[in-house]
Amino acid sequence: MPVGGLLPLFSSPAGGGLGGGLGGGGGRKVSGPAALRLTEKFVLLLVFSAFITLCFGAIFFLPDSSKLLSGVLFHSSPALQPAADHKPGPGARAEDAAEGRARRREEGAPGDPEAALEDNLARIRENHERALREAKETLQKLPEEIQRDILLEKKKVAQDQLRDKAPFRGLPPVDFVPPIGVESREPADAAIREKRAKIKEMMKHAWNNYKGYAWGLNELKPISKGGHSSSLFGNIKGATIVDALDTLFIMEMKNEFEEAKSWVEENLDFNVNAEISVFEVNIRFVGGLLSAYYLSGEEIFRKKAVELGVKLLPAFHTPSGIPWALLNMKSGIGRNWPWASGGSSILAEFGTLHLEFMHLSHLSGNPIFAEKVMNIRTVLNKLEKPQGLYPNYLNPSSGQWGQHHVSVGGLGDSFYEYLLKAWLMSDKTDLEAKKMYFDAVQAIETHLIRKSSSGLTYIAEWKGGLLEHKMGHLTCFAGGMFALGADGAPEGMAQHYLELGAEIARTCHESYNRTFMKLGPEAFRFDGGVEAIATRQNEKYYILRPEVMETYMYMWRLTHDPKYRKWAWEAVEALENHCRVNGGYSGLRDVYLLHESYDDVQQSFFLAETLKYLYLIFSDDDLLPLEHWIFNSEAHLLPILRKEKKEVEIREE
Ligand code: DMJ
Repeated sequence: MPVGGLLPLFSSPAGGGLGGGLGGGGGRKVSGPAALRLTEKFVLLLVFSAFITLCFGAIFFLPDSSKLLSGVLFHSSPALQPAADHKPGPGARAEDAAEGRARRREEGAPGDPEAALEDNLARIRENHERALREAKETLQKLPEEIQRDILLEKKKVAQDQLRDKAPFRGLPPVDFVPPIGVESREPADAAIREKRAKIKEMMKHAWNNYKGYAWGLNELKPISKGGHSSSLFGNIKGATIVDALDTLFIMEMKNEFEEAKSWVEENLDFNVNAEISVFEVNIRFVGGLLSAYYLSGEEIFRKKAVELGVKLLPAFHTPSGIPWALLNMKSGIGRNWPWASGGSSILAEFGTLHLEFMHLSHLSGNPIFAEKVMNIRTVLNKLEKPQGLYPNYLNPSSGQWGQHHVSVGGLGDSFYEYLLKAWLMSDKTDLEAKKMYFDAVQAIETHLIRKSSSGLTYIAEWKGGLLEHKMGHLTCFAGGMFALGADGAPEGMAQHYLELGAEIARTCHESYNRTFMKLGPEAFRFDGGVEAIATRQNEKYYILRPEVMETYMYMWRLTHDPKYRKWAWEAVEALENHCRVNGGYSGLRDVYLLHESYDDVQQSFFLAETLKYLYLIFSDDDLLPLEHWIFNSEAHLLPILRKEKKEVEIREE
């Protein structure tokens, strides 16, 4: 849109617009400041303020020069494809830091002393961008159009609300078929047996301490020996119990599973007047309950999963149907994270509901859950993708992308994972998901995947065309994803994707190996002369994350290369040496230090994911075979929905 169009009020009477007014168009003469008319003074004032805004913009919004240099000069090369353009985009540093901090804060990670200043800068820039975008959009429309849009949006949201409130007719009876591969034999090799037993002992230590010091609360503080509550779950309680259910089941910790089940029956309550993260509650609670149901056939888990699913439906009451990130479970009012690009929803959050919601429809006989997530697909498929990439932000009101930041780590990660798994979980019938996945992966390879000078393949972050040569611990899950998808890859590409998975596994192993504690940092860089090492203090922590074990698990299952068991065992030893304390397992503030500085949180995903993946690495492949089970983003188990006979069939009445 031309600038003149943004300033319609300031056109000169001669109709020459801004240029005409200043340049004397229309026959007016300007003899000196004293002779200026009020309108002209006003125009001058405007030009002056525009100049100030430009200066402000230059200081705060242009890209950081070091980043530009690292993008252009750093001697990394595309891992497998030609280099992406290094176009300078708007400065992304403050926004990035704010995102990271906000997410870490939510996950209970250690704080950052420089936070306040960066937060402020990020907020100023966000507000500025949002105001500009809104003004631009509004000025493009006629008043009648604006009014009509508002009315249409209101009507749509009201209709959705009415539909979701339609009485839920209770759960249909089902035939529960005993699931495949949930009981395991002891591994034949004594050394492997011993290792597996050790991992079970770790689970016992984590569980018993949670039970002793934080029973019924969300997570354990293993140093101070009390409960830890994260705002992610509002005041829903028992995150560790629900997250641990299926790990207890497959490790055959029967008494513990029974006590967890009783707690769910008697105490798990979703009627809470508090705001929760839709994504976190979905992957941990809905996923945990569904998984416990499919493993055990206990009806209570199906009932609770569907009850919670219904509670989450109001999150989808937005004009586009792209759900809010945050939802008050009682009022049904949703909103987005204040730091997320002008009120956007986050790709990895709304893109990580699909698997659970498909199963909710299957188990409840109600298509509404599936409809909600299929609509997300529809919205995404209508949008232009910059360079074929999916930005991390999407505005649920306009249905348009927010900032063009792309990541296979935080904010983007599990969206890609769920595309692949949606295809696999549908018994390979969901060809749309398959296409979306492989198209996205191709764009990621072209624009984000690079090789360092010593030959380590890594996945960088993309900010409007500019690469940041940093890889998050979260991104390490992608090794497993590439390998898992290899089988369905376009012709001649299967081996390539398996190798790509192996390369990512190697890089992530290096990120562990190059620390003192032998546990990987939250993010590691490939610039400024380092490779696979965290250089910023606020990226040196380890919060018991599972992604590297996840990739080892898939690589082990798919290749049986013994190095994956070796690397997994190194991690077990490191966890025992540095994270194990009397009161459970704690995260570490800095994996490069000689002495542990504990963060005092035993994350629920340590029991749901880290220990489960480790246990599977030292089990035979017939425990939870990949041909029958899909792991959700929190490592909860969902069976493949077979074309012919599903694991659980709704009974015809
Ligand atoms: C888990 O809650 C899930 O794996 C999620 O998708 C990403 N992060 C954590 C563990 O790191």
